[in-house]
Amino acid sequence: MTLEVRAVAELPPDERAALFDRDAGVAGARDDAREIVERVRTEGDVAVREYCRELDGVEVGNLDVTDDAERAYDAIDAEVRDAIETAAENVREFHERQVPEDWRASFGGASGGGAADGKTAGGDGGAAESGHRELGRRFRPLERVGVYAPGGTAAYPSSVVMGVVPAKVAGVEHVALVTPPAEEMNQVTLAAAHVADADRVYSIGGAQAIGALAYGTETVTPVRKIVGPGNRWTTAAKAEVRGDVDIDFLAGPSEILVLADGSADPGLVAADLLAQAEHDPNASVVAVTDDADFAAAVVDAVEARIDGRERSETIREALDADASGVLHARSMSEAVLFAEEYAAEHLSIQADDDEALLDRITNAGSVFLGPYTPVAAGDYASGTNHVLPTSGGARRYGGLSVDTFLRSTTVQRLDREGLADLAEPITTLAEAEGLEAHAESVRARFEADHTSGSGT
Ligand code: HSO
Ligand code: ZN
Repeated sequence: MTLEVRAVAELPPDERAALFDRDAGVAGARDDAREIVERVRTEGDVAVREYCRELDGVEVGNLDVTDDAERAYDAIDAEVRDAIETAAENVREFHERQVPEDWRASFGGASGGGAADGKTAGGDGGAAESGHRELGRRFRPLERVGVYAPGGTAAYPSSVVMGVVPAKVAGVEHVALVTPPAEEMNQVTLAAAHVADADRVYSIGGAQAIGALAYGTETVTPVRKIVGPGNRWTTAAKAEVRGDVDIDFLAGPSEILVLADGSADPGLVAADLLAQAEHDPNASVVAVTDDADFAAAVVDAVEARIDGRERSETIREALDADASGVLHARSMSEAVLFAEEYAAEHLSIQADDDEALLDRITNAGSVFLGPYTPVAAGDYASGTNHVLPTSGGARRYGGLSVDTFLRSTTVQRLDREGLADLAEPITTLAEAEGLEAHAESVRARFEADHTSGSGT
């Protein structure tokens, strides 16, 4: 166990880089993934079955196991079934709040500029109004999406819920779940697919599953977008097919950053670090605090809690890695700056004034506030999504949400005066771009005879 407290300000460049340069680890898997995806694209089910045999060691019967999902639902422990249902219900409720409303509003008017919302602008509002532009935005679900759920030793029924439920809430008609084959399919994963209401379930994993979803096979209907976490090959395959289909993002191993002051409970901080560490030897778990004694107490608490854990080997590997550590900052400001630069998948804030610290954070996938909010709550059942940006992706995008499964369309209608108000800037810009026919398409609206062009 090499976990020791290190000072943020004194981290040598290589140690700093090890904390910040987390990557999804896909580069080394790209060539294999490309080959697999290509074969599935050209050979369909035959290639899929062969990869199931070769890579998963399974002779699959039906690739489509949708009917097994309902049977699994009936067969599993009532307790587990209830837990999935609670989780799915909470995830559904949280995501229903995210469904955007289509909207239309009037813009322009007497002043000739500035936007206003539909309630105050347009209609008979202002005095001496001139033209109106009605502008709006509408949201429609993607027709078909694919959700990947890991299998094998890392089978996560919770990821089935996190991928499928938001898609259904968004209104996606056809949600296909793919999960690796096994002699004995994980019954809880299948049951979760039934609870989440997946339309199709396929027992296909890895890069071959991504290829099948992207390009379709005799059995698998192709989709427009593929989401969900997987191993390096699965993730590399998502990078390969991106462009032909959309993807959510390339997710790497789990990460947690705990931002704590001396008021926090070191045992609880340690418990959260261990929880994410047990996912993967490549998980990154970091605590940063302004209190040196607290930092030392976290190290002790981590050490005290590892032995006897079922996955203590994995936990130790993750903790010993250069990407993990307990750090001492000279102030909470320095700790916040570190957290901002780190851009964690999960940011846990355990401090007196957690809301004030949160105000200063912009880069984080999901934030957990206070002593009763373990990351595991969001992993399973609070309702937020656990498919989140890793590797610093939180600087650029958020996790899975209803938006992931929608596309927006803008709509507009101008009245005669509304167009007259804009004729000048439109024609001027069109001519500045050398696009005279654009300008003419505006002028034509004000000519008595719309059927004749200006040149005739
Ligand atoms: N913490 C993982 C999600 C998960 N945890 C699944 C338990 N099961 C990545 O956010
Ligand atoms: Zn987790």
